[in-house]
Parts: sequence; C-alpha cells; structure tokens
Amino acid sequence: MSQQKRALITGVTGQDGAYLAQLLLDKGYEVFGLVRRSSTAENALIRLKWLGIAADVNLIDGNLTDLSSLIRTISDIKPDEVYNLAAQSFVKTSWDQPILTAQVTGVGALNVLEAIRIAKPDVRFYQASTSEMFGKIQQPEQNELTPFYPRSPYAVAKLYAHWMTTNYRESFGMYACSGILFNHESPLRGIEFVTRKVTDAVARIKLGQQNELRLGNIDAKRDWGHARDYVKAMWLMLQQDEAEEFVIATGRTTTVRDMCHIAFEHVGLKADDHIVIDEKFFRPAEVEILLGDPAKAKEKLGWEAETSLEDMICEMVDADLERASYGH
Ligand code: NDP
Ligand code: GDR
Repeated sequence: MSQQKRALITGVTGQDGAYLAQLLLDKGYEVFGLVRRSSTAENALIRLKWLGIAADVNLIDGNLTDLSSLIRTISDIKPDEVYNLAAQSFVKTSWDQPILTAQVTGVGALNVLEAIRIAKPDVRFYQASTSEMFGKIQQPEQNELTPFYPRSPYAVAKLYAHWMTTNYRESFGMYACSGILFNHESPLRGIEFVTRKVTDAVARIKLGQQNELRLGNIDAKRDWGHARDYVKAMWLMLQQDEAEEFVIATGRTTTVRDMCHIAFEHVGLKADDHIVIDEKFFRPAEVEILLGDPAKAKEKLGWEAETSLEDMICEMVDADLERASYGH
C-alpha cells in the first residue's frame, strides 16, 4: 500500500487554503496548515469550519516572516508538497502597508523556499502567483509568455516571489512552480474584495439591513472564476513530471458594474437604485482590465473552469442571505 501523502498549506485559514485543504483531504492526504498567532483565535478557523473540516487539518503555529518557524515546520512534518498561499493579499492595503506587503508577500515566499532548501529539498512547491503581475496589460489576452507590468506594491511583491520560485528551480533543481491565477471568488471570499462586498451588500439590502452600496471604479474588468475550481489546478500543477508555470483563468472578462447587475437581479433588485460611487475606494494606480488565456492549462493539465460567473455570484448571494439572516 502506498504511503499517505503529506501536504503543508501556508494561508490555510484563507479562502483558497480552506478549499485546497478540503480537496487534499478528499484525495487522502494528511493536511498540515500554518496558522499565525492572533488575539482572536476563535475566528481563525471560520472557513475551515464552514467546510466542516476544521478538525481534520493539523494546525501548526508559524509565520511567513519567521524563517526559523518555517524550517522547524518542514523538518518536523516532512511534507511531500508545500502550497504557499499565505500573503497580505488585498491590493488596496498594499499602498498603506507596502513594507509589510513586501515582507510577507515577497520575502515570505523566499523564506518558504529557503526552509525547503535547508530542511527537505525534494518537496514539491507551489507558489500563489497572480494576474495582478500583468497589471498594465501588454497583450489583450494574457498567457504564460505575456510580459509583466505590476501596478501595486502587492503585485511587485508577488513578482519578486514569482521569479524567486523560478530561480530556485533553475538554481537548485527544486520542483518549484507558480500558478498565475486570475481572480477567483466564493462564499468564503474575504469581505473586502469586490465580489463578496457586493453579494454581502445585496443580501443586507434585500433583508432591509442597509440601503446603499459604496464602490470605487466599477468600470474595471476582471476574469472571475470559482476558488473551488482553481484549487484543483494548484494540485494538478504539482503532479506533473516537470515543474512549470500555468495561467489559470476562465477566458471571459466582465465589468464590476455587470457583476453587480447579476447579484442584484438574483434577488429582484436594481443595482442602479443602490450603488453610490465613492472616491475612497479608488486606487492610486488601477488595473483596468484582465483577461486570461488558459489554453496551456487545458492542454497540459486537462484543467478548465467549471463554474460560470452567474452561478458563482448567485451561490455567493444565497450564502450571504443565509449569513445575514442569522445576524452574521
Ligand atoms: P486570503 O487573503 O483569503 O488568505 C491569505 C492567507 O494568508 C490567510 O490564511 C492569512 O492568515 C495568511 N497570512 C497572511 N499573512 C501571514 C503571515 N505573515 N504568516 C502566515 N500566514 C499569513 O487569500 P486567498 O485565499 O484569496 O488567496 C490565496 C493566495 O493566492 C494569496 O497568496 C493571494 O495573494 C493569491 N492569489 C489570490 C487570488 C484570488 O483571486 N483569490 C488570485 C491570485 C493569487 P489570517 O487568516 O491570519 O489572515
Ligand atoms: P483585485 O480584487 O484587486 O483584482 O485583487 P478586488 O476584488 O479587491 O478588486 C477588483 C476590482 O474591483 C474594483 N473595485 C473595488 N474593489 C474593492 N475591493 N472594493 C470596492 O469598493 C471596489 N470598487 C471597485 C477594484 O478597483 C478592482 O479593479 C484580487 C486579490 O485576491 C489579489 O490577491 C489577487 O492577486 C487578484 O485578485 C488576482
């Protein structure tokens, strides 16, 4: 009988960490998750609890900025696969906390690579790269060969982590690769991101708990998929003969405005009656449009997005209606 595989997920308390943990548990993995210390520990496991898997994940105390905690973690658990999902991941905050973003989102990834190189160099490593690296787009559809042009401290930090991952593969022969994932959402998305902000507001407006929704640039366009689909691509990337980069996207782009229409219409309301444009939510530099070309992922991984934007937004609105009706 083959031995049970072990995976370590950094960022296990986040949206993707929760769905990835669920996927790996379903595949029979022993799953370990790095969790940073917080004064509100009772909230840390909210997403794992939502999926009903909190008791099945082995939690380890550590922080991406603390190299020794990472070396100790990898030496102790000897994982076969490491998924580095931890990051300061909110683009807008990266202008307010650029140094922390560089330390966690950029150098944090290097710390994980170093811990692997020191403690268990045969680990298969996945880095959570992002379409934000394309930023001010250089081609109408972005693929693995499209030049990068980051537009935020977050994107610059991610680009550093991206190239360090490639560099460690080329320098030390490590199985290290990055998935360039376009936006992906779910009912477990953080409330600060635009889709969840919208679906939460739609639910509250429907229930009479609020009346308006204040947004920034609603002309921005994004290629939105479902996180549950996208974590499958992460796993597939670590099962290949050779490590390489993949763009993971749906191949369809939609404005924030049209995404809002889908959400409001789902509960029989009109978006234009409730949206208020507020300068506060505009960014110092904007990524106006993103559209991914996932052809390589389809060809080599056999991966395709399965959930439409409409189905995903309706799923999110329904989950928020349930939460808001319980006063969450
Ligand atoms: P989330 O913001 O939901 O989760 C981020 C995770 O990182 C949380 O578990 C958070 O812990 C953890 N974390 C933050 N700082 C540290 C630290 N110093 N040490 C250890 N852990 C830390 O992000 P998502 O799940 O949406 O995204 C996962 C990854 O994929 C991120 O790296 C993100 O940048 C990247 N990405 C996401 C995309 C998306 O559309 N969702 C697209 C492309 C890339 P805590 O719960 O304590 O805050
Ligand atoms: P993004 O996601 O920056 O693409 O990064 P976000 O949902 O925050 O913004 C998407 C677009 O919507 C516009 N927007 C607003 N955004 C927010 N958050 N709040 C608003 O009120 C609002 N109004 C308009 C934004 O300007 C932007 O154009 C996400 C994160 O998950 C990153 O970690 C990840 O790398 C990328 O997706 C791919």
